[in-house]
Amino acid sequence: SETNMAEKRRADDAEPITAQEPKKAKSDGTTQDDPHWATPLSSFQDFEMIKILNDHPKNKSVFVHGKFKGHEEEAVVILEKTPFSEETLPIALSGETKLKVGLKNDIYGNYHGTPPAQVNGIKVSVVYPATHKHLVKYSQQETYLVQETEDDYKKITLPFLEAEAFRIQWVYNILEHKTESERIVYEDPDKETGFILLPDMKWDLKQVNDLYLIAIVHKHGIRSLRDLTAEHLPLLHNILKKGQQAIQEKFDIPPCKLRIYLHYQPSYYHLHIHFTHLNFDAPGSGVERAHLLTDVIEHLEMMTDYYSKKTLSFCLRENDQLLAEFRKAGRV
Ligand code: GTA
Repeated sequence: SETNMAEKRRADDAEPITAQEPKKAKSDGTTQDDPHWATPLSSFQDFEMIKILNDHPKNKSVFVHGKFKGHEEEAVVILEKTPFSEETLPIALSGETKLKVGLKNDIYGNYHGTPPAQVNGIKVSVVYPATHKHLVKYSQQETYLVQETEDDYKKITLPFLEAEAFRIQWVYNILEHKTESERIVYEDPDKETGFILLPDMKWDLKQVNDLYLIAIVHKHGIRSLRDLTAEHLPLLHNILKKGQQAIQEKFDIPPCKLRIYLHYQPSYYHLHIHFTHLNFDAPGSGVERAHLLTDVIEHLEMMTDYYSKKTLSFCLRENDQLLAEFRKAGRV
């Protein structure tokens, strides 16, 4: 039944059960009682590919569903070739890069190059254990544009989010300095207007031309753009100003080279703001999903309930449960 399905999905996303005591710390920060997947991976030894979920030749990335031999849990692995950087180019363009000729015709030549390992890395993201929702999220699917009215939000989206949203334990871990604390670029600890700015999971920090940071607000309970009112203006101004300053100081990128925006719909319903380099075509920076922070601020200054009233457009994908809810209500 549908109730059973919903319970199964919730169980899929439930907190992992970990024993309490005794806990002996290992060198990687985990303890003997932590589940096997808490240990960071050191290679893909024993990884078994189940399916390619999605493949982006243009971005040079691939999303793979798999598992590790001897373990039940499933994994999503994202492999992505990284951009070149000015610092490592001299190594790539040296005698250490071996070339095999493919074509040589007059002044034109094509080669297959094998650069040394230190400039040949790939970016690897792993979700492990991955739930059914992660598999759906990373799979290739047809997309549909939806127009969500104030009424749709109250009757369709909000009840759905309250039952089905992705877990945000990773957000609380960051806010409580339990994980990624060494990566924090800037923190304002104020409970109302404070936030933590840190590199997004999608950025490997290797070069600034694909800079991607997120500011996560300390205040709990602001789910998304829909919850924002003029009451949150001090928070939003603070993130804009201090986020820009911190990025200028740490990465030497001026505010006019930053794209600062919120997603609607986000994947995770705890307010966070994306800071990406303007030259970087970041996933999710298109008009159907990104709302510039400066525009959001101005709309709220003009009208406090702008975002609870406005019809908002966004894309949903074929297997999104929310799309099924919109269809059920005859709204798509
Ligand atoms: N520092 O643990 C984390 C962490 N997690 C779990 C998520 N983020 C994290 N950052 C840190 N530590 O930018 C980041 C995400 C994202 C932001 C949440 O928090 O990287 P959002 O709520 O608006 O959700 O933002 P969004 O944008 O959908 O997030 P997500 O999960 O990255 O999804 C991105 C979509 O882009 C996916 O549907 C995927 O198909 C697509 N995509 C395309 N290229 C990539 C890629 N290289 N890596 C990941 N996703 C990609």
